[in-house]
Amino acid sequence: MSTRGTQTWPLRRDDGLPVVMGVVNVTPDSFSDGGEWFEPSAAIAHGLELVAQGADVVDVGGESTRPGAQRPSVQEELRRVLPVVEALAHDGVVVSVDTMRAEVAGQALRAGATIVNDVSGGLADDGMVALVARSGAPFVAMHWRGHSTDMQSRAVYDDVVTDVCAELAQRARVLVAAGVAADRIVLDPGFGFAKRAHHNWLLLRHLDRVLDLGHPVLVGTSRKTFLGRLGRADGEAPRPPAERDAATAATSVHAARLGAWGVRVHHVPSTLDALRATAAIDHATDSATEPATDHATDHATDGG
Ligand code: PMM
Repeated sequence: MSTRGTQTWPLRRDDGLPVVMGVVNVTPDSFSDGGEWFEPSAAIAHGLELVAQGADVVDVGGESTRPGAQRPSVQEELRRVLPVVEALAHDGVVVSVDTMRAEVAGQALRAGATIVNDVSGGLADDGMVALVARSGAPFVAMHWRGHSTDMQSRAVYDDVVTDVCAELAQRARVLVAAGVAADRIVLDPGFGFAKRAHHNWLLLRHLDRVLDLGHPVLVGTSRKTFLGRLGRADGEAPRPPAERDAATAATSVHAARLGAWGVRVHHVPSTLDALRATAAIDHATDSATEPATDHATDHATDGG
C-alpha cells in the first residue's frame, strides 16, 4: 500500500507502517552502493523498482557522505540528480532530494521533488533554511557536525543522546524562527555521522528521547558500518554493505516500534517484510473469526 502521489503532509502509509524511504545514490563512490546507479537511466529504473517494492518516497542524492569523501561541484551534483528527480516525479513518485546545497534543493524542487533531505540540517549552506522556508517543502534536518572529510574526529560527546537531542532541537528552533512549519520539520539523529558504533547503539536505544522533541523522526541506519561489525571480532573487517540488510531491518523494526515516522533504506523488501511481520504479530487476535485475508490452504502449499 503505497502513498505514491499523495501530496498531504505528514506523509503516512495507510497500512500504519512507517514511511519507507528508498535510497538512490547517483554517485560513483557512496559506501553502500557506490557506482551502481551512477547512470541516470539505471538510477531512474532503480527508483521505480524501489517504489514497486513498496517504497513511499525515493531519496535521490548526488553527493557521497561516506567518511573522507570529497565533495562534487554544484554543477556536477545538479548534473547527477536533476534528470533522475525529474523522471521519477514525472512518473508520480514522491521524491526527496538528498543535498546540503540550497541551489541543488531549489532546482530539484522545481524539477518535481517535494521533500528536501539535508544531512547537515541546514548548517552546510547559509541559503538552505531560507530556501526551505520560502518553498514550504518538508525538510529533513539530520544531526551533523561537519563534512565527511573530518566528521569522525567530531564524534566527541558528554552524553550522546542528550547532546544530539539538544543540537537537533536547536536546528528545529532556527527553522521555525525562519518560518518553516513545525510539522514540516523531520528530525534525524544522523547514524554514522560523527558517531562511533556505541553512539549509534545508544541513540537507537534512546530514540524515544528524539521522538520527545515533538517532530516526525526519520531513522537511517541502512547498511552502515556499525551494523557490519555485528558478530565480527575487534580488528576484523566489517561485512560488506549488501550483507547488512537483515540488521537494517531489525533496527528499522525497533524504530517503528518506538514511533518513528520513517525509515531510510537501500533494500526495501527486507525492511518492509520485517515491519509487516511485526505488525502482524501486534495485530493478531484470539477472535474465533479468521480475518478475510487468511487462506485455509496456505499451510498446504508452503508450510504456512
Ligand atoms: N545517510 C546517508 C545519506 N543521507 N539522509 C538522512 N536523512 N539520514 C541518513 O542517515 C543519511 C542520509 C548516508 O548513507 P548512503 O550514502 O548510503 O545514502
